[in-house]
Amino acid sequence: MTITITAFEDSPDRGQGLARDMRVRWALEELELPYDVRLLSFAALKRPNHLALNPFGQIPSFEDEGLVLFESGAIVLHLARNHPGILPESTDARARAEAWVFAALNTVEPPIVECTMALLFERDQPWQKARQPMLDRRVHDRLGQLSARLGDAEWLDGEFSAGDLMMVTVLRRLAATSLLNDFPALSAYIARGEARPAYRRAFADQRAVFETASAERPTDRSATASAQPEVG
Ligand code: GTB
Repeated sequence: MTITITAFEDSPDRGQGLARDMRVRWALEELELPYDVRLLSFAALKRPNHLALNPFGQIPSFEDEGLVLFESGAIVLHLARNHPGILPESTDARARAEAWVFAALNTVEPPIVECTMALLFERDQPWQKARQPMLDRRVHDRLGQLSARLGDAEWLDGEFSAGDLMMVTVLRRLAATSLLNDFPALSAYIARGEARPAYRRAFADQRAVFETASAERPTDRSATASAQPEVG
C-alpha cells in the first residue's frame, strides 16, 4: 500500500506551502518515498471518517500499511527513523537532530503562530495594537537565540536533518512579516532549505493543488484567510 497523507483541497495560504502537510511532503521527498495525497475540504476535516485518522479534525494525517498517524512532527519523525536520509546514524547525533525537531515545534513555532495569527485574524480587535509588540518581541527573542546558535553554519547540527526540515518550515511562516529582517543568517538558512530539490518538488506539488482549486473556483477569493476556520 502506498503512503497516503491528507492536505487541504484549497489551502488558505494560496499555495505558499505554509500548511503543515508541506513538512510531511518535504520529508517524503527527501526520503524518495512515493505517496498519495487525499485532498479534503474544511467540512470534510470534521467528518467521522477523518476524525478517526486525526481526532482534532486537522491535516495532515498519515496512513501506511495499517499505521495511522497524526501530528506533523510525529509523522516526520516516524519517516526519518524508518528510512535513511534525514537523521544521523550515530545515537548522540540522532538525539540532537530529534531535539531540533522538538525545538522547532515546541519552542520556536508557538510564538510564531501566536504572532502571525494575531496579525492575520486580530487586526480589528481593540487590544491588538497594545498586544502585538509583545508578540513580536517574543518571536524576535527566539530568532535571536536561534541565529546565535546557527552562527555561520549551514545547518543546525552538522548535516541537514529532520530538525532543519522542521525548523525551516516553521520559520517560513514569518516570510510575510518583517521579523526576519534583523536575522540575515536565518533568512539564508531558510533559502538553503528552500533550494533543496526535495523541498522544491514538495512545494511544486502543493502549489499545483492550489492552482487547480483556483481554476475551478468561480471567482478567486481574496488573499485574506479570515473567511476560513481556525488555521493556526
Ligand atoms: N500540531 C498539528 C500538526 O503539527 O500536525 C497542527 C495541525 C494543524 O494546525 N493543521 C491545520 C488544520 O488542519 C492546517 S496547517 N486546520 C484546520 C482546522 O483546525 O480546522 C495550519 C496552517 C494553515 C494555513 C496557513 N496559512 O494559510 O498560512 C498556515 C498554517
